[in-house]
Amino acid sequence: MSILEDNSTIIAISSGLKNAAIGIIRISGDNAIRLLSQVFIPNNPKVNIINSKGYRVYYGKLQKGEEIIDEVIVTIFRKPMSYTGEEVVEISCHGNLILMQKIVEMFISMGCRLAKPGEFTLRAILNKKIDLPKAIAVRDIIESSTEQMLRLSLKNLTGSFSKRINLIKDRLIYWIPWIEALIDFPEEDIPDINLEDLKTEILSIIREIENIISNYEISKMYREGIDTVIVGKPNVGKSTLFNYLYGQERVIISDIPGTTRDIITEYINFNGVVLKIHDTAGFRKTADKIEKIGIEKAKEAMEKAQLVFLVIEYQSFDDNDKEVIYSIKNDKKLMIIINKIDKEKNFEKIREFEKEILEFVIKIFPQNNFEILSCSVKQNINLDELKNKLPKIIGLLKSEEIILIDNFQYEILKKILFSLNKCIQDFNLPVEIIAINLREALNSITELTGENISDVVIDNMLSRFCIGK
Ligand SMILES: Nc1nc2c(ncn2[C@@H]2O[C@H](COP(=O)(O)OP(=O)(O)O)[C@@H](O)[C@H]2O)c(=O)[nH]1
Ligand SMILES: [Mg+2]
Repeated sequence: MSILEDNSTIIAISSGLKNAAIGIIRISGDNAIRLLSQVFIPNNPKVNIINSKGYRVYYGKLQKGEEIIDEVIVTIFRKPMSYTGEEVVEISCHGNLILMQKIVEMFISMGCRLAKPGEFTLRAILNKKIDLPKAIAVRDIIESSTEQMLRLSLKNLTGSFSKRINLIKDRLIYWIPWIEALIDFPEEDIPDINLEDLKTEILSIIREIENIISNYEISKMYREGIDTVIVGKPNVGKSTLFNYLYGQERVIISDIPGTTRDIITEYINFNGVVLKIHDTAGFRKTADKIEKIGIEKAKEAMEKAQLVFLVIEYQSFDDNDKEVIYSIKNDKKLMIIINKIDKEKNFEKIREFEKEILEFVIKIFPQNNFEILSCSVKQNINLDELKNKLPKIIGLLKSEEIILIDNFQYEILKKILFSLNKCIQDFNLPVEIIAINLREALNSITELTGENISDVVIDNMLSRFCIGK
């Protein structure tokens, strides 16, 4: 039986699989309250939870036969006023993992089934308590590793994404039944459609979807971290920078050129943004086999990276640096660090050097794809500027306007776009073809909202939830 049709009463530990002060076990389904009543002895003998009106909390013991299992607080939610829209019981017990598992096993022996990941949320969607975009937002809230990501997820929970998708849906629904009626009942007195108006409307919807899709890359940056690589000649201070960003000693720093031969990767939280940052071997011509491999790996990492930190040592700009710059694709975001300015007391000279670098780089890179920062990483001079310069080039300053979208949503949005573009291409064909393409777009939209929930959604989306959510 598909999980979509299975309405057994499900149970899971919702508070995480670790010891804590309090543990929460959630049960959802028609039998939730009845099963609880068989093992829950309320402290107040007058209480009968079977008759509870819901939104009520009771104190008592969980008891199986003679054995007292724990003292607990239970919260009763009555259908449909619960997260899942079903009868729901939440048991707050002592947060010992063995104890929690014992309680879960007891309910399973009584007829509950262990919930699959995301299954409570799936039921909430099926019972129209929340739509799919909000469910995804719930997952993102739980998974958020930075404040920014949390803020964006909360925005979707309150409906930013849903609202825009539903507006598009309404616009399609205005036209589709009309066109279909014209096709199906030609003899009826249905007003004709102005095809020019329809075309303008479809083109405008296409622009709106493209606009939403344009959030994908930046969403991915928030979700997965920005793939970042530190490159430069040997000995310019790459590993020192890596350690500064990481906040503690992580890789060997040495004044022997070529010390960092392998790639070292860490996730760091830089001002609310996750950087997945790689420290690499210095680029230089070398006969050393292992060092060569390191340099090759650095080049691979640079290919994949979205953001490149290029470290240049003050007053040592030469052909080797130029070669590194030439090897960075100009669609990357480039943060140029002029390091070791502690060696210079004359501020003017630093400015001149900066200018020299700028004049070289600007010939190769689009101006809004790079920033230059003069600093000393070791002496911590001017490093605070990074907090201003970095968000500028990654384009993260506009975070208020970002709509977080995930892989699954991105794929479906592309499908909708495909149908609508096809619609425009085939616009001169009979109106039946227009209707079919529009219908297809609308069907895909209902996959986004969760009105049409397929096994694909369950496999790709809900299975990424944690158990108990
Ligand atoms: N004077 C000065 N030396 C630095 C600075 N940053 C790093 N160094 C030194 O430069 C040398 C090479 O540093 P390292 O980070 O290993 O360079 P990498 O080869 O590019 O990874 C070390 O001796 C560092 O202490 C700085 O801002 N000023
Ligand atoms: Mg190094």
